[in-house]
Amino acid sequence: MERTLVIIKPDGVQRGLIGPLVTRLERRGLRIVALKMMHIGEALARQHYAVHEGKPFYEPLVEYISSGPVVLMVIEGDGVVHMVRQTVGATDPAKAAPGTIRGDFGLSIGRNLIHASDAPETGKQEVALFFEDDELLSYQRDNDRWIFEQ
Ligand code: IDP
Ligand code: MG
Repeated sequence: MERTLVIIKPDGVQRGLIGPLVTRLERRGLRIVALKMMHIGEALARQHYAVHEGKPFYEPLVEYISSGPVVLMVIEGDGVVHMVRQTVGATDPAKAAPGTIRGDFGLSIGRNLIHASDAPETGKQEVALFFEDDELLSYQRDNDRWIFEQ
């Protein structure tokens, strides 16, 4: 089953947007199988964003993501990586479409509120970086037949 890692970044938490941002994902019908808060330390931040090492925004990015508590979520389901990226919107909130999280809540690329894995393989790696297997819950939802045609 495909999984994606979502992080409500420190600006989302500081701005009191945990509820509204979770709601955006939840109301679409996406299934959350893990959710927790933590303060990401510098070493973990560097690891999570290792792919961007050497880019001009890497150091500020590490500082940003480790600057305060975040909310981490795992979402599971067929095609969730793409669907969550759609709902999150383009990296730069100034360019993100209205109706997306970044397009509706943000203005600048260095404070874009939320992270979502960019491919199924990345999702697998990122989930493993932040969650133990036994933190991922397996459960049925009674309303799935009203979200998915069966
Ligand atoms: P993504 O979060 O949409 O996948 P990435 O290109 O993977 O975007 O970049 C990771 C994060 O780095 C972005 O979400 C944003 O917080 C930050 N970032 C990316 N490009 C820039 C930039 O040009 N200036 C400042 N921060 C940036
Ligand atoms: Mg990315």
